[in-house]
Amino acid sequence: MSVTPQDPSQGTVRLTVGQALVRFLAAQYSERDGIRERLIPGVFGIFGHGNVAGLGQALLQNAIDPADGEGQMPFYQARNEQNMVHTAVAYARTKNRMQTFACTASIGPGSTNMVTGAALATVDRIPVLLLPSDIFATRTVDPVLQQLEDETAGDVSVNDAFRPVSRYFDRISRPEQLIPAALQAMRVLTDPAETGAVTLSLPQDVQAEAFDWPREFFRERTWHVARAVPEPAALDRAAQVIRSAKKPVLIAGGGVIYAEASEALAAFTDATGIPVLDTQAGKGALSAGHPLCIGGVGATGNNAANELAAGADVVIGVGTRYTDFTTASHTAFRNPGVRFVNLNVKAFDAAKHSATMVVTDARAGLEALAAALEGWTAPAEHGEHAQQLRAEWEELVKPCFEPHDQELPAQTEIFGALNELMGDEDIVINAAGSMPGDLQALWKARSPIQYHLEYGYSCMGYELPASLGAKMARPDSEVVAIIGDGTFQMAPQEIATIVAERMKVILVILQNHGWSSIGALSESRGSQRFGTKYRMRNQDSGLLDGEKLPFDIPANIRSYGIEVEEVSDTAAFREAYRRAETRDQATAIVVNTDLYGPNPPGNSWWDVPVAAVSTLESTRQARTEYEQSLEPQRHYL
Ligand SMILES: Cc1ncc(C[n+]2csc(CCOP(=O)(O)OP(=O)(O)O)c2C)c(N)n1
Ligand SMILES: [Mg+2]
Repeated sequence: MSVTPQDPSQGTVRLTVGQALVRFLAAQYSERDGIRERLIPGVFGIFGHGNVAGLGQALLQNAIDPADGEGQMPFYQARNEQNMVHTAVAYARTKNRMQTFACTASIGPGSTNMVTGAALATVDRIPVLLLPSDIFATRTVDPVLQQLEDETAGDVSVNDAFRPVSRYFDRISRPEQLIPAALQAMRVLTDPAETGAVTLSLPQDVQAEAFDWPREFFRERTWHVARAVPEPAALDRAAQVIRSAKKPVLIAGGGVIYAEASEALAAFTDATGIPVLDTQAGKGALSAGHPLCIGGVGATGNNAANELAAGADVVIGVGTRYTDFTTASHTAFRNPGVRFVNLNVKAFDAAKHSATMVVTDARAGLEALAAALEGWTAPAEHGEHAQQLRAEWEELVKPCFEPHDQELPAQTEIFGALNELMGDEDIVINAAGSMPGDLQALWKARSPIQYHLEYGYSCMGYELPASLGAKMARPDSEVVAIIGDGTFQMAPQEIATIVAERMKVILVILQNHGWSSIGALSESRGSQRFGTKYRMRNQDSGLLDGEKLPFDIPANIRSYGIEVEEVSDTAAFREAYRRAETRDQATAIVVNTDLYGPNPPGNSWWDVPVAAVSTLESTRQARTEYEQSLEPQRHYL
């Protein structure tokens, strides 16, 4: 951190905690590679008791009567607190974690609505500043409306639920506590190894309380986002392992993208000939156009990447945390002697799979590793084999993009069209349903910005508010959210915010009257798609297997005041997309798709345990298959 020179006007200024926090946040900057930007360019919020007269009053004062030199802190009104955290996260991710929003919520449910968003941010390692409101610090009026009382501990409130899902948490029970807490909060937000949800819980009386703040608290501060360089000895150890490899692969995770290390990765690949596989967060780190970009690895990966993973003797994980989708639930790497070399800013991740650890920024690490490997390349036939496998996979998936003999298109046809229609710098967003798997297997990301898949928390409802955040971060990009009909029903509200903020996004809703994803999972695990379709309760069977619901998604979207088109084939989708591009307002395209896919072929596996005993034949059969599938599962030691 660096600060502007000492403010000549020493002394103190009397402000509420809310006013002080707004003034402080407006003076915080991030910097990396010489690029300096406001760390917190605005605040999302929904008011209620707790923040309406605290932070709310402070934001009003900032908007209409700011102090001399006070930075602007624009306010954005959301419709649902969980959504506003998603919006902030998508913004921060699109900005490669250099900027994010603050989110203020009222006490009780307004605040706990943010807990899911906090978990998502922390799982995905994306900075977001959460400002839930809390019960009275004085406790005079307890229990205040919406207070959960803990009869064994007077200092517990529902906001303690933020602790396990935040990278930093503090409750500001006295005004002066804000000073160290706010500084620590900024440190965590801008530390690539620590970042995630940062929560300052603000009791409603404290938000409105006045205090004489030292003026220095409000000086401009620049938080320098570190590019950790590898320790030379660790680098040597890594290079030694890699030099011994005959069939190495590199797995590119989200850390490569956040560190803006794509050029370094391409240079590393060119120099070493090591094929690159990608995770959901890392897709696009190496352009799909690169001959050694083999694509998605793991449970929803492609056969080429998975065959390479299975045979690899050395796996270089860069900026990845190896989720079970990446490792195919610990079945992806089958070479008995496989060894791992992990480059990560977080020692926790670098250490996974008994790896040779290199704690480093991805860009700095790849550059240093390329230098340490100078003169060495992977055997040429390994790279040729990788390219041949990729060519075979591309041949195999061609039918995914062509019409089938069924009435409605498979969603893969729509994805193929979108992949062609979207520009390299446009952004496709998705998080949950059957779509992430198909996209991971099929999408060709031509830039590090194009593919925005939230698959750490895979949270239904992320997509729509995320489109708002991504668009705010990159107004010149076309931003397309792909939203399942189940997901849409979970969180459609932020269309109102998209309209209010005049943000031109394109919402592609895939209507298949149910959960294609969980339906297929259920069937494959012997549970017969139970409870995974949207159907009326059947009065004869007593089950949810009656007729389709009358719920009209296009009409529902239209009621928000945006254009909606409904299509049922890929040609019509292409035309609708072209029209959407030319509009200057948000558009929704509702695509009727086939609930039963087909989905891309794939030879991988994901561990979802099946009932060990059952009266149902379907479950017993699935259990037998499950037990066989477990066989290759192993620890990497
Ligand atoms: C908030 C949340 N709740 C539940 C789930 C579990 N889940 C994953 S996908 C899915 C169904 C998604 O349905 P839809 O959006 O229609 O997509 P489809 O499966 O039809 O592609 C569910 C319930 C989740 N990922 N997130
Ligand atoms: Mg669906």
